[in-house]
Formats: sequence, C-alpha cells, structure tokens
Amino acid sequence: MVQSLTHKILEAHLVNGRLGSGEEIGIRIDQTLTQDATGTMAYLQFEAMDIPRVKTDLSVSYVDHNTLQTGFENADDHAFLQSAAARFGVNFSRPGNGICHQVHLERFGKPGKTLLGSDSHTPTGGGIGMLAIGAGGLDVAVAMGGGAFYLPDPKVVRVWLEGKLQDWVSAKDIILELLRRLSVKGGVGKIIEYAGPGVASLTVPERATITNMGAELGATASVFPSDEQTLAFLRAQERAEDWAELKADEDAVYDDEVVIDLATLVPLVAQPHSPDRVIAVNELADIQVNQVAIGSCTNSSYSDLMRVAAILKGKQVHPAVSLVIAPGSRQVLTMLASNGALTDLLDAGARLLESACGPCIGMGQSPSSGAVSVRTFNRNFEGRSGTADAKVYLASPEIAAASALTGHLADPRTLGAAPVIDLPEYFRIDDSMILPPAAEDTNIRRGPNIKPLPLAPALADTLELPVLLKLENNITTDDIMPAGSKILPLRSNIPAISEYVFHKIDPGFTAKARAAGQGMVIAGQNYGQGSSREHAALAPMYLGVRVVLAQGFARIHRANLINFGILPLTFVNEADLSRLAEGVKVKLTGLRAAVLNSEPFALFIEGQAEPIMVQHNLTQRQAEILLAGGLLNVTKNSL
Ligand code: MIC
Ligand code: SF4
Repeated sequence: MVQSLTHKILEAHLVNGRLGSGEEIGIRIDQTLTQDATGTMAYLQFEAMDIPRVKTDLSVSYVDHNTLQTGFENADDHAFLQSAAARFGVNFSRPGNGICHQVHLERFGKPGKTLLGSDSHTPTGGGIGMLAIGAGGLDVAVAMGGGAFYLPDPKVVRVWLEGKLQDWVSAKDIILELLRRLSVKGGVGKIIEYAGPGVASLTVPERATITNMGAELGATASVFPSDEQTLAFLRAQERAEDWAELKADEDAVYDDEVVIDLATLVPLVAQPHSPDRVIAVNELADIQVNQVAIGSCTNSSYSDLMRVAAILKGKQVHPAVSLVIAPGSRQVLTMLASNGALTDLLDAGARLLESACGPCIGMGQSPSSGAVSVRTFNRNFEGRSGTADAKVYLASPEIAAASALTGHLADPRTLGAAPVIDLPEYFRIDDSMILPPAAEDTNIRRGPNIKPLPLAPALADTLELPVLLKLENNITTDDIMPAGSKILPLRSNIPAISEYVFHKIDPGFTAKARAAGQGMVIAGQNYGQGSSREHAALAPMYLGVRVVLAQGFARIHRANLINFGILPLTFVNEADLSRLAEGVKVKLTGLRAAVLNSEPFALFIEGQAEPIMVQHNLTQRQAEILLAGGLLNVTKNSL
C-alpha cells in the first residue's frame, strides 16, 4: 500500500489502534527529551511510577529554560535533575550546553525514529526526519517507562514546496507564510509533511526552523523527508551512521494539500500579539525598534548566526536599539568564537547571552515600557516578554539584523548583496557537557522548593460549580500559567506557583477559586494553545478547577487536562457560550456514567429552564483516567 512518510513512521511504531480510523492510536516512543521547566515534574512522576530505569533507546534531560538562578530554586532544580538523570538512566545536558531542541538535532536526532518531549517545540526534530511530538511531562514519564503515547489519529497534510527562495528570504518566511494562510489553529489534529522539488534546497537547520514553528500552527508534528541534505548534516555532525533515506511513496494520498512557490515569498513578520498576524515587512509603516533579540530554538543555528555576523560585520548597531544574541548551543557559540564571527558581533555592539532560552521565555531582557522588540523567536503572546505593554514582532535573523542596524523594522533587501553561508563541512564536536547516566544507584538531591505532587480527587458524580472565569478565543498557556523570571522558579512547587494562575487576566482568580472551593472555566476556540506546560492544568486542578467548557481545545493542553483530572467539555451548539457568564452556577449530574458514554449530556444553569448540551469526545482510556482523577492515580492504582 502506498503511504505518506508520516504513516510509514507511525505504522512502524504502532502498538494500538489503526491509522486512518479517525480514532485514538498508541505509538512506541524511541527517544524522549525533557527540559528543566517541565522536567522536574516529569521525573517526580517517573519516580512515583516506581520504575528503576528508563526503557527508551535514549532519553535526555536538558537544562535550558531556568538558568538565571536569581535564587536557590533554579539551582536546586538543576541538582535534582542531574541526580534524577543519573539515577534513572537519562543523559544530562548541563546548563550552558544549549537549548534542548537545537542540541537534540545536533547530537541525537535520528531519521525515522519517534521522539516525545515535554516541550511544545519538540517537533523541531522533524527537520531531520523524526516524528517528534510535544506532550505534557506525565506523558513523557509514561513513555520513559516504556508505555505507549496516545494521540488522536492525525490528519496528514502535504505542504508541497516548489521553486527556490530568493536572496534575503529565509526559512522563517516559509513558516510565517503558512501561519498567514492557516492561522494558529490551522494545524490542530494534523501532521504536516513537507515534499516537492523545493525541499532539496533547504538545509537541516532551515527545515528545523520550519518544523519548530509548526507548533504555532497547533500541528501535532511536522516532518521533512530524510535525503542528501540530511546525510550532509549528519556527516558534518560525525553521525553519518545515523542516516537512513526516508520519503513518502509517490502516489500517497493526503487529507489536504498546500502549495508554496518559494520563489514568490518575500520577507515577512508576525505582528503583536499572535504568530499568525503575518504581513510583508515592506507593507508596514515606519516602526521604530527598541530591542532586537536573536536566538531561541527557532533561529539560533550556526548558519543563522553566521548570516547575522556577516550582515553586522564592520557596522554598528543603531544607538536606540539593544541587540541581544543567544546562540542555540555551545557548539554554535564555540564555532562562532573560533572563526572570529563572535568578534564581529561584539564589535557591532551585540550583547551576548548564555546558550539558553533566555528572553524567549521572559528570563531576562524584558523590553522597556511600550517598546517594540523584533525577535527571531516563535511566540509573541502579549506579556510573554515580561513587559506587559511591549510589542513583539517575530521575524527572520535577516530582518532582525537589518532592524538592529537601521533602528526601524527593516526590509533586509535594502542592504545590498545577501551573505552566502554554506553548511560547514564539519561542526565542532564536544559532548563533554552531556553527562551519560551513572551505572549504579545515586541519591536524588531534593531542595526545599521541590514539593510533592498533588493528586486530583476521583471524578464526582454530581458537580455544582460556579463559573470562575469566562475567556475569549486562543487563550494561551502563558495566559493560564505565566512564565518569566519570577514565576518559572516555582515550577517544582505547585502550591506556590498556583498563586499565579490567570494572573495577567484576573489577578484575583486564585483567591476567588480558593473561596469557591471548586469551579469551572469557560472559553472560546483553541483553548490552551502554546506551551506544553502541564502546570497550566496541574495548578488550576490544585485550586479546584474541575471542568473547562470551551468551543475548542489545543491538543497538548487537552491531554494535560485529562491527565490531571480536569474534565474538558465542548458545546454541542457553540453559540451557547453566550448563555454563560462569570459568577453563574451550573450543575452536572450523573457525570460518571456520562463520561463513559459518548452521548451529549445536559449542563443546568441556575435560573435558566433550558440546559446547555455539552459533550466530551473522550476515548475509553481517557474516560477511565478522568474517573480515577488523573493518569497518576491510574498508574498508582495499577501498581
Ligand atoms: C515555551 O516556549 O513556552 C516553553 C517554555 O518552552 C514551553 C515549556 C514550558 O512551559 O516549560 C513549551 O513550549 O512547551
Ligand atoms: Fe525555549 Fe523559547 Fe524554544 Fe520554548 S520556544 S523551548 S522557551 S527557546
């Protein structure tokens, strides 16, 4: 049977369900990755499962998110993660070694393998032909223990690339063009597969920029074929033996298709405050820029930074602009240092940051009040930079460099001849900051900020709940559970971090939820887009949120709600959202039976005669998780 590349990889890993059935499937996971902001929970959960060592081919624990260490909390988390990695058989990438997705691509990614990561940008691995998926930490913990990963049978969309990019147009513009066409919910429930004659001209780091930001489309994963470009990259990483050729069958059938002629693309930007507010940079009026930030898992590869260095060489950053650069990995940074490009960047006035997520997750470098910041990152949600009224534009490294020089949001095509940067023949290989797991048992180090995991109660048969909050479309997990330098250090302390649930939207939310004891949240479309942070489910659960009723959910967040015992419901008739307001009381009865049944059921609103019809679309597996009050309870009960 002819197959898409996606189906080939899924088929080879299928342990449950049937492809094309439209129902839930379970797949075997070859590799996992965690990062520190979600990893502490993942390893606490793995520990609670009482499995001595991971059962994957490879698991890596990265420290890249919280490296500011403004107090003891981050450093304690690092010590916990290092000792847990040694204990459970996980490789540990030390702080300073780089951003998880960049390092994983360089040193571990393998075409045709599955990768599950506790970070929503795990699909970056699709750039090297992996089926790489982001998930909550608990799902990753289960996969580390050898359990299957369950996902809704995805629709497969082919993006057919034709032609070749023009000078000054880059991989970032390809994914911004897709965001312009499909929006931040256009990829929900889908895997995006790239094909066509345009693919061959894109290097692995360029492909990784595209698959990385597939997360912003809401896609489950994005995947490129594994071809000569993949081999060239792996050879340059001294890993040619990891290569295998992979592509779709000629006549494979897809659920949908998008065609992009690369030659017609122009430099694009995403305007505040959503990655899909895309426009050609030369269509914008003159916009003064205060900050330019280059880095993040989207655009911090060796080639990206070499292009920036070539553009800045011998010139000076505009006096009104603060330019900060965070190279994606120690490999990138040391190569820039040894070939002199780092000096070009510093001579031009760039400020050098550690190889880590940094400003992308609000860990430092918050812009000034009302500032315009141009970033090569993937998310520009309101307030994520740490400055509530800053305006963040997402753009390619070329636009970022041009803007740093001119002081306004600039079209790089005004700069003259474009720099030509080829993939290096060899990357600099030094894995000394990746610690292999210890052979023998080690003690786990646990600082005082590392608190035990809270568990949800089993699902009650009758729930009477006040509506604690009514929200709009596209609410992000940054809205639900903000990050940044003040809150991120509390990721291993649920009681403390729950003080900040919905903080930016409703600073009184936590007090309101506590006073009510339990409650419900209602929302529009695509609720929970963005990060994989399970804290956006775990902390509301801790505060007594039992149900979220929305017009639609983002995939990872919905799975996290179920894993932590919060019932995700949708409207049978979406317009019924208008019948609910903050403060009203609702009642659900016969809930335990309703959850096991796939029929719609009634939600009664105090003071209204007609109930609202709601539905859950849970699989049997998910229904059982909810009845037990979450996946950890199920796992515990089964031990
Ligand atoms: C993000 O980009 O929002 C993060 C921080 O990497 C998150 C993970 C987290 O919240 O820890 C993600 O994308 O999943
Ligand atoms: Fe880190 Fe930003 Fe990438 Fe998230 S999106 S992994 S915070 S660099």
